[in-house]
Amino acid sequence: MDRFSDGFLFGASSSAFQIEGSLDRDGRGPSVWDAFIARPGRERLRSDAATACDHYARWADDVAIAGELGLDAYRFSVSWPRIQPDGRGEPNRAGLDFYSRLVDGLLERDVRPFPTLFHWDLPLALQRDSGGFRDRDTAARFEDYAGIVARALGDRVKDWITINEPFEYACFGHLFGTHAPGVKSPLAYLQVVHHQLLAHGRAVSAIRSEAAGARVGIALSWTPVHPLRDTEADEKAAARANAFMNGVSFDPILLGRYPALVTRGLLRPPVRDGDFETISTPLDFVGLNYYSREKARNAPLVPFIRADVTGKEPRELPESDDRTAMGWEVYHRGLVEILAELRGRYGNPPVIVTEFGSAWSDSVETDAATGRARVGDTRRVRYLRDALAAMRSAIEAGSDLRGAFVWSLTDNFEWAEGNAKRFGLVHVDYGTQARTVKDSGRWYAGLIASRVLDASSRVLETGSEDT
Ligand code: IFM
Repeated sequence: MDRFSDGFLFGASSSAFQIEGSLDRDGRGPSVWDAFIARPGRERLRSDAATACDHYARWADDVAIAGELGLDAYRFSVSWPRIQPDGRGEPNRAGLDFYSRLVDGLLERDVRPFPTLFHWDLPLALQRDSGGFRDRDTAARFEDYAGIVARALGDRVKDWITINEPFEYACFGHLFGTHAPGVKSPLAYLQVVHHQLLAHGRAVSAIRSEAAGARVGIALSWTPVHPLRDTEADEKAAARANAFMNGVSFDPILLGRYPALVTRGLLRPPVRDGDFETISTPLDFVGLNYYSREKARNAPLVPFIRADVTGKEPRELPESDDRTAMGWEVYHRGLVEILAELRGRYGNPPVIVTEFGSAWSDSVETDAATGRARVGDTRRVRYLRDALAAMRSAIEAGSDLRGAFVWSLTDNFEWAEGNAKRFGLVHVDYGTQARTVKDSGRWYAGLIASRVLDASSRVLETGSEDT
C-alpha cells in the first residue's frame, strides 16, 4: 500500500515577494525585483506585485488555511529588505516582528515553520553599491543577515533553508536577464552562482551558532536534461546542460567541487582557497525543487539550450494533460531519476522535496449541490498524486526522503509571468483577495490525514512516461 510514514512531512511552500505585497510598509527597503518591475513596459507586473496575495496584511488568514488543510509544515521566505532595508546594519524591528508573529501563528496551529532566508528579493542597495552577488562581500552580508534572523526566531524555528534555487537566480537574473536584476553576462552568472554558494555555507554556520539545535538545508532545483535527438552532439549538449544547471550547485555542496565541464572554459567561477570547505559544510537535509525535464540540442557556443521537439519555446505550447500552463512537460519519471542519482553519485543524503507542483488555468465555479465556490482542478490533483507516487517508489528504492512541499499554498506572483500563472492549492481572487480552497487542496488535506495515496498512478502503472 502506498502509505507515507507518520514522520513524513507534508507541507506547502511560498516566498515573500510572491505573496506579501505591502512593499512600502513598516520600513521595508526596495529589492532588485522592485527595481526590475519599475522599468517601462512592466506596468502589469508592477501592479500585480504591489498587492500580490496581500499576505503581509492577511497572513493570519493564510496560516488558518494551512492549519485547516492539516499541513505538517509550511515553507515561507523571509524578505531580506524587510529585515535590513539596505542589506546591512541594524535590523528593522518591524520586519522581524512580522515573521515572529507568522512563526507563532504557525506553531499555534501545529504547523512547523521552514523559513528560507533568500528567495531572490535581494536588497537593492547591495545591487547598486557592488553588483549584488557578483561581489564576494555579499556572502558576508548574507551571513550577518542570517545570524540576525536566526537570533530572533531560533528559539522557535528549528528548520532552516538558506537560499532558494541559486542556479535560477544566477541564470535568469544574470545570464538571460529575464528576471531581476536583469543582467545578461556569462561571467556574472558564474560569479553569482559561486558567491551564493559561499553565502549559503557561511549562513549554515551562522544559523547553527545562533539557533541551538537548528536543522539546516538549502533548496536546489534539479531539471534533468535529456538529448533532443539521438546524436552524439546532442548527448554532449545534454551533459553540458546538466553540468551548468544541476551539477553546478549539487556538486559543490555535496561533493566539494564544481563539475569539470563548468571549470573547463575561459570563464570560471571565482573560487578561492578554502571556499569548497565552506560551501560543502555538512547539511541536515538537501531541499530538492522539481518541476520538469528539458531537452538539449547542440549549440556549440551556448552551454544549455531549452528545446522542444516541435522547435517551439515551451511557453508557446498549449496547456494539455501533459503540458502545464507554464508550457512545462509533465514528467514525473524525472523525480525517480534524480532521487536515484542522489542515492548513487551523492551518497544518499536526507532529502526534502521543498517544491513540486504545477500551474493550470483554474477557474472558480459555483458548485451545483452546495451553492459554494469551487475550483475543480483535476489536472493538479493528478499531477500531485503522480509526483507523490514517484516519491514513494524512490523511498522504496532506498531514498532517504523525509518530506514534500507543494508549490504553492496559494496562487501567487509568478515572477516574469505576474499573477497570470496559478500554482496554488488555494485560489486567490486578486480583485477581492477571496481565498477558495481548490479540489487539490481538499485532496491534499485528505492525503495528509490518511497518509495513503488514494489511487494508482501513471508512473507506477507504466514504469516510464518517456515519450
Ligand atoms: O514560483 C517559482 C518559485 O519562486 C521558485 N521555484 C519555481 C516556482 C515556479 O516557477
